[in-house]
Amino acid sequence: MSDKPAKPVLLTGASGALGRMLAKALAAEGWTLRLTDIAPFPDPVPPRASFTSADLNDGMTISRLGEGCGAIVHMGGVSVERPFEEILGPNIRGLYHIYEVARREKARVVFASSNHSVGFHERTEAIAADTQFLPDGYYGLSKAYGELMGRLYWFKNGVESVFLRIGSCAPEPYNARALATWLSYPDLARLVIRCVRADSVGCSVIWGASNNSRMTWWRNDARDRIGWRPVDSADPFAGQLAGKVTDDPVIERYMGADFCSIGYSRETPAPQQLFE
Ligand code: 15L
Repeated sequence: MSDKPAKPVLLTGASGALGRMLAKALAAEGWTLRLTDIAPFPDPVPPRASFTSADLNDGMTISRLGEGCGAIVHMGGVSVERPFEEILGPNIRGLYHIYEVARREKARVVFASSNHSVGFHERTEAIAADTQFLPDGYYGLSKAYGELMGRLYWFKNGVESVFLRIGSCAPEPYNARALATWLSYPDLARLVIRCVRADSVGCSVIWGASNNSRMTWWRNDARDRIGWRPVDSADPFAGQLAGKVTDDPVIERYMGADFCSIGYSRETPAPQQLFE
């Protein structure tokens, strides 16, 4: 694809923290955007953008919003651990609506997956993009499902996807774990821009962390193919955050941290090898 996408880009979850930031950043690139979220858009709608309030459960509206789009940046859905019934509609059925639009429009999907799809890997591991999914809750499970749905539509229909396994995307890192997992807003914006602009992405995974020297966990993704290198780093925050840990061994053992400890009821830790 050339500098500006030839067709409009649909951005879901536009009213969330990351969606608002991306709406601004993508509009600044001169892109034509269709913004949507179940919540009202709290900012002035950028030039060349429109906003439509929609529930991801509402397949008709999502289908209409996707008409003529060349790419879908799918940030929408529940973004934290919640009971299964709350995840089901937006993250499971909603994702199906997104992929049906992508198939019909031959649009590329950039999917906000999450590190929580692999959250029960231990922090002592170094895992590649093709590691096994070890979701740490219903939210992480919905992200693994989303990635699997993307693979289905790639093999069966040729729909291209990039799955962004986002770490901790926030204005600044906020605890010791985030010294590894932090993804800056500008690094995410540049990543999404590359995902849409890259000539071809196939069906790819990217670990969403900035250039943090403590990020020793996530390896071997498609960043070279996409043409993305994170430039920001959590390292300057190490002095103030290195001691900001919890006293919960489950949180500190696993990559997914506090999401792993929600509803955790094992009496002894699981063995590191799943199949033994
Ligand atoms: C996520 O996927 C969540 O959306 C966010 O709230 C953080 O918890 C983040 O992961 C993280 O793991 O730090």
